[in-house]
Amino acid sequence: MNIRASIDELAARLDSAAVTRTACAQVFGEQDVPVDDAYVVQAALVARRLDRGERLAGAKLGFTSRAKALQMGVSDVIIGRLTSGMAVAEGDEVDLGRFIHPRAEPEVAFRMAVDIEPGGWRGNPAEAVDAVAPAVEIIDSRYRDFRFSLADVVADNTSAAAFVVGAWRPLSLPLHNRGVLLEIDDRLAEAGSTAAILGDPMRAVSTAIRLAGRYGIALAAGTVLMAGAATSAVALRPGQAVTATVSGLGRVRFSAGHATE
Ligand code: OOG
Ligand code: MG
Repeated sequence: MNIRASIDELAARLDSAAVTRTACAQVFGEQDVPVDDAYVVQAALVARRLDRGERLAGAKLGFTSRAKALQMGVSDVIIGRLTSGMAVAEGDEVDLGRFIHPRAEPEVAFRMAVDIEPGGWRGNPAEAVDAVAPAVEIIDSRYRDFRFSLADVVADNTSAAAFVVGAWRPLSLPLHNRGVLLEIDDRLAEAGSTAAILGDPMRAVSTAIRLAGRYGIALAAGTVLMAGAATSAVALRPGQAVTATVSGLGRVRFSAGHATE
């Protein structure tokens, strides 16, 4: 297959799956495609959102915890782009009709302190961010049955669909061993520790800078960096109230709205 010639076609397929909320077949499937090519498809896919008027709102890492790698059968750390249309305000109701088969996962979010052009950061990662918050990511693979290869999930912008960030706090606390809870309707759904995120979520900052540099992703001051889920993701149903708590950082909530036809 001439991958360069197909980039736009594969991006169009994934974009249409998201826009029409209809799962599609894996774009690469069994084909042994270099992950660098999958990142080119991701860039083309996100460019379609930007062409529709969205802005880049940050970046996210995937598979930074063993829980997630085991759940999805993919073990390399990956990076995706967040856009303004994915941002959900804390406490809001999210219409699940926007998604195909959404799942929620508890995360730690950082706020970028500086503009980092790809490959252009030589400083200390702790100086690249200035605030931290509890967060929830809503992931929604555009692939049938939420199944994919590494190249497939990279092309699909790492299943990014929506994100909710709680109140920012200064980066004054150690982050390496804080309890993480995901509650659905006040029942415990997942429990873990920030230690699951690369041993310390701060490592997500240096990893994101490295991957963003490699794949041409600019990280802008004031935008969000999601460090990756500390636990497995949980399927969302209409009517649910979702709360993520990170000990010492507080909690963040949203509710899953009923789809309106
Ligand atoms: C891919 C996204 C993984 C994380 O936090 O590990 C991710 C997926 O699980 O569909 O966002
Ligand atoms: Mg995630």
